[in-house]
Amino acid sequence: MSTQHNSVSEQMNVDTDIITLTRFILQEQQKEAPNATGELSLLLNSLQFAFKFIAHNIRRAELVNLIGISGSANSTGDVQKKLDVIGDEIFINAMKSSNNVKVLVSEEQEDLIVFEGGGRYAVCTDPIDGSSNIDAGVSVGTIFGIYRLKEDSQGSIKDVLRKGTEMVAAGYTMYGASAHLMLTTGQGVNGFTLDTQLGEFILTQPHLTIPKTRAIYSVNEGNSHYWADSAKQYIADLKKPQEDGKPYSARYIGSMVADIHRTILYGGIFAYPADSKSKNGKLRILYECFPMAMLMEQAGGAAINDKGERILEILPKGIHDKSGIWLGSTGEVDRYLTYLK
Ligand code: AHM
Ligand code: MG
Repeated sequence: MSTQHNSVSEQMNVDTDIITLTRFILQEQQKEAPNATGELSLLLNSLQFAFKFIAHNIRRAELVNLIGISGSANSTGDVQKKLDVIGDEIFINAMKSSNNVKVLVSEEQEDLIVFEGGGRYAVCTDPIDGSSNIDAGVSVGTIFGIYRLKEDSQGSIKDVLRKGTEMVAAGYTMYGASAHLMLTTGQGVNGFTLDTQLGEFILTQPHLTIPKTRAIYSVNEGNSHYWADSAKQYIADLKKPQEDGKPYSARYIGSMVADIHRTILYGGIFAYPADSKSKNGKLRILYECFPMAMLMEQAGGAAINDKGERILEILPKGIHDKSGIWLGSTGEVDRYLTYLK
């Protein structure tokens, strides 16, 4: 009977044993921590609801005229788009109702939020990153990093002003033609794709690893006037013919999620250097740099700041602190490091 079933599904080219995100999370928990309380699994489940809901709103944005300026400014002074506000609300509500989250840091909220109830986790997020691209239909994404609360904590800023090495999970969901979730719980990186018909994230890219080298650089060169000489020289040298006679290719979308997604899949280097005089970076440590650095390291890549220090070792002083960042294939990051000597 089962052979007959197999042959029918094979003939119809239907995989009847797909791994959904929920199945994956439960399997991982069984394998890695069979005695765990399951709280992190439940939290990841609530996260996927937020991703689906945000993906749904982005897809229908044009239809319901969500695109446009909402008229308010967020904590870092940017003009918020309607979708930024909606994405933030969706995220807050999903985390609040999960009952597993005690502390939430959002790019769109000046202060951290401490929920009532007994959640044991702190979540840091940029609910819709790259929102300046929304009107052009270019991919945007949600970035997230998760800490377990400190021992005996009732939920405070101390639960998130910690090194990135202490995060227990991180990832992003990129909303484009379809939604792609890249997730790490510290056991490598796995990629999932949202099947909108099934309403499920399906494991499509298990055990992702970034190529060791690739002649692609991704940086907003419009800012090069403000870079340190080392960064200027490094990028200038990438434009010269290399050993194979060809220069590096430049690829820059301007959505961190999309630029990192390509970098993980193809290899290369992504950078957002800090201003060499003011030392100000643009990308925020807790919910942009840390999650991407954790993913990159878990995929076999590297992530450092302008001084060559490991991103995950930075200790943030404020929840919206920023840093310069260079991340991607180890071969490419190592090459940048040689310019710092
Ligand atoms: P945002 O969080 O306000 O969307 O800003 C972050 C975005 C990143 O997605 C992207 O890497 C960067 O800003 C692009 O900045 P720029 O337009 O200066 O190149
Ligand atoms: Mg944003």
